[in-house]
Amino acid sequence: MAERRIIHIDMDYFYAQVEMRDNPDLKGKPVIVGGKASGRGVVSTASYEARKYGVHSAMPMAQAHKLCPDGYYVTPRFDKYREASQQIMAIFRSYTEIVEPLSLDEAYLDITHLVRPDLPASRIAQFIRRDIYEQTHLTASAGVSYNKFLAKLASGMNKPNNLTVIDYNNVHDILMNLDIGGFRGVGPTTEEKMHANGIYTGKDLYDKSERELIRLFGKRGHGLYNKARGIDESPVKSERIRKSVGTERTFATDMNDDDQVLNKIWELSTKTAERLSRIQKSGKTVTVKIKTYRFETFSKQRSLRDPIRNETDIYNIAYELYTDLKDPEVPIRLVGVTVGNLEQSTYENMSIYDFL
Ligand code: TTP
Ligand code: CA
Repeated sequence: MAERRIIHIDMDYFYAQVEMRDNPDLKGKPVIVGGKASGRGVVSTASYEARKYGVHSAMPMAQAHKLCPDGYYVTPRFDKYREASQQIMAIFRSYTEIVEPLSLDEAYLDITHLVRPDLPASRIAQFIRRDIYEQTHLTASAGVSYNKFLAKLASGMNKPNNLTVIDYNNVHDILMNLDIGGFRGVGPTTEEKMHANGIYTGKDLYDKSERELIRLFGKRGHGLYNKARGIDESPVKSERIRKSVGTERTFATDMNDDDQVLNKIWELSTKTAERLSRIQKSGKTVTVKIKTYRFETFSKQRSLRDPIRNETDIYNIAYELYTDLKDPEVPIRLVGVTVGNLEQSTYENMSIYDFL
């Protein structure tokens, strides 16, 4: 198999970060998101400040209260997490169709086909982290490597808000020194069995023969033998082919000034055009969405005879749709532009500027 370039992206302290974004009073505080302490609730997640007290996911809430009595306790708002999740998944899909979500806040991306001498995978990962921050005001960590196992390992190495690359220069050191529990697939039970057999680090695992590992761990022995060597050929399994590309922005304050909204629509049209160009697609529908200050959502769509992909075409249609949609009396909090009904574009002249 030719060498692949895989990115693993994982949002930092996801539920807690969303809560801290939406309530600035929580900034820098030990924040714990989870069920009610009175019942049998458990911790969903905790901010890094709260983790210093020993609080972690899946811990009973009552225990969290004991460890961190002055923590800020918040009940989950799943709709908010789903919304952020949809936004980040849309960003991933604006880079590549080969996206494998692992949960609401995590995914593998295969970007092998996007990499060029002037555009290494790490740079693409930074673009993605930047897009996530711009659109959601949330930070993510990314790992870049030549397979899924190493990409995921990398994304967790320098959390939060960081990028880590594992390549042939550092893979040996990283794996040899890794605690055995740090290998994906080695849970607490397996870890115990590893320890019982004198395996504490990646080096200890590496020193075992494949035969010995199969004897100890059955079918999983072969995978463990490969992992110790940084080998993982499993493909990134994408779920669906993207059918639309879009971008939306929430205003800092509710907006009723058409010039300013249209400026934003121009920006969003440009962004959408860049994304279409990147994946070499054009589309036959344009949709404009607005959300009013009362959180009502309205959208309007137009279908075209010929596919479009450049920012002026998108803007001109979006402009008309917006004008039809907008009530002059009602301020809006969000505007979005989407191009859908995508087909392969005939334009081939992609450049580095498509990414900036
Ligand atoms: P994780 O990615 O495991 O954790 P995290 O994003 O909170 O923190 P980090 O990645 O920076 O270490 O889980 C993502 C979200 O899934 C998490 O914010 C809350 C939810 N979750 C639970 O509800 N219960 C759990 O046991 C775990 C592990 C996560
Ligand atoms: Ca996470």
